[in-house]
Amino acid sequence: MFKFFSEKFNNLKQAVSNTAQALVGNVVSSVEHEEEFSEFVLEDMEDLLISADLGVNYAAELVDNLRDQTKIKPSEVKNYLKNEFLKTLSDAGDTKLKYIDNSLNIYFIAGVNGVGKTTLIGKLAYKFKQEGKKVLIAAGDTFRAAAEEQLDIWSKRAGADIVRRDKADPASVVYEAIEKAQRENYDVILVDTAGRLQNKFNLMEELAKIKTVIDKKAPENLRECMLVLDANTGQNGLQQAKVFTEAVNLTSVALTKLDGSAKGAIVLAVAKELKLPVKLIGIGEKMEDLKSFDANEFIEALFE
Ligand SMILES: Nc1nc2c(ncn2[C@@H]2O[C@H](COP(=O)(O)OP(=O)(O)OP(=O)(O)O)[C@@H](O)[C@H]2O)c(=O)[nH]1
Ligand SMILES: [Mg+2]
Repeated sequence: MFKFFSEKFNNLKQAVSNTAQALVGNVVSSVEHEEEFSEFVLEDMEDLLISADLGVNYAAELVDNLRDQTKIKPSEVKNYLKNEFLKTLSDAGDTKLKYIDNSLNIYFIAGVNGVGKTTLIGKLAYKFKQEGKKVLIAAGDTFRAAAEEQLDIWSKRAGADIVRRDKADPASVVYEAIEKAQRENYDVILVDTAGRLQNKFNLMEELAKIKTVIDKKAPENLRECMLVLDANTGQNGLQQAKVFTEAVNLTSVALTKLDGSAKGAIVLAVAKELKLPVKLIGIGEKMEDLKSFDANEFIEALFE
C-alpha cells in the first residue's frame, strides 16, 4: 500500500517538475534572500509568475498582497505561495469525479482539437473497467475521418463497448448510446466529441445539440460536463474554457499532457478565474497515465 502511494507520488512529482521549477523554484530563489519586498523585487516576482502562466490578474493579486505589509517576510515567500495556491484550488470546488453507484453515469467530454479527449476517454474507460463497471463509449466525433477508428482501438484496449455510426449526426449516436445503456444496464457512458468542425460556431452548435439530447433523455445521469485542456496551451486554455462554458455549461476540467509541461500553472489560473475544479490529470500517453486530481497532493508535488 505504502509502495503504491509513493510510486504514484513520484510519478506526479516527475510530471510537474518543469511546472514546479517555473512557478515555485524560480520565484522563490529570486525572492527569499531579499531583505524586504522592494518594488524591484515585487516586479521581478510578478514577471516570473506571469511567465509561468499563472495569468496576469492572479499574478498581480499575489504580488499586491505583499506590498505595504510587514507580516510576511521574503524568506517566507514559499509558504505564502503554497497557502495561496491551496486556497485557490479549494475555493474552486470538489475535485472528486462525480459518480453515483447503481445508476447510469454520463460523462460529456469536450475540448479543442488535439488536446487529448479521445485518449482521456480511453484512459477513463480503462479506469472504470478496472473498477468492475460496465462501460459504453459513444463515438460523438463523426467529423474527423480517423476519429472513430482511434476510439475503437481504445475501447478494445480498455475492454469497453462502443456505439459508432460512421458519418452519422453525433447527437443521434449519443441518443442511441443512452438507449442502449438504459436497456442493458450500463454503469458508465463516455461521450467523445469533435474538436474541430468547419468553424467554431458549428462546433458549439453541435456540442449544445448533444448536450440537449442528454438533458432530454437522461437528465439525472449527467455527472460531468468536462473540458479537456492541454497543459501546454497556457493562458489560451482560459479563453477556450470561456467559449465552451457558454455552449455547454462546464462542470470541471481535465488537464492533459502535464508530463513535461512547464505551464501546469494553468490549473491554478482556471481554478482562480473560472471557479472550475480540475478533476483529472493526464501525465502520459499510456492507458494508466491518468490521475485523479488531488489539490494537496498536487501542491505537495509542486513544493516538494
Ligand atoms: N504526453 C502526453 N500526451 C498525451 C496525453 N494525452 C494525450 N496525449 C497525446 O496527444 C495527442 C492527441 O490526443 P487525442 O486524444 O487524439 O486528442 P483529441 O482531443 O481527441 O483530438 P481530436 O479528436 O483531433 O480533437 C495524441 O498523440 C496523444 O497520445 C498526456 O497526458 N500526455
Ligand atoms: Mg479525438
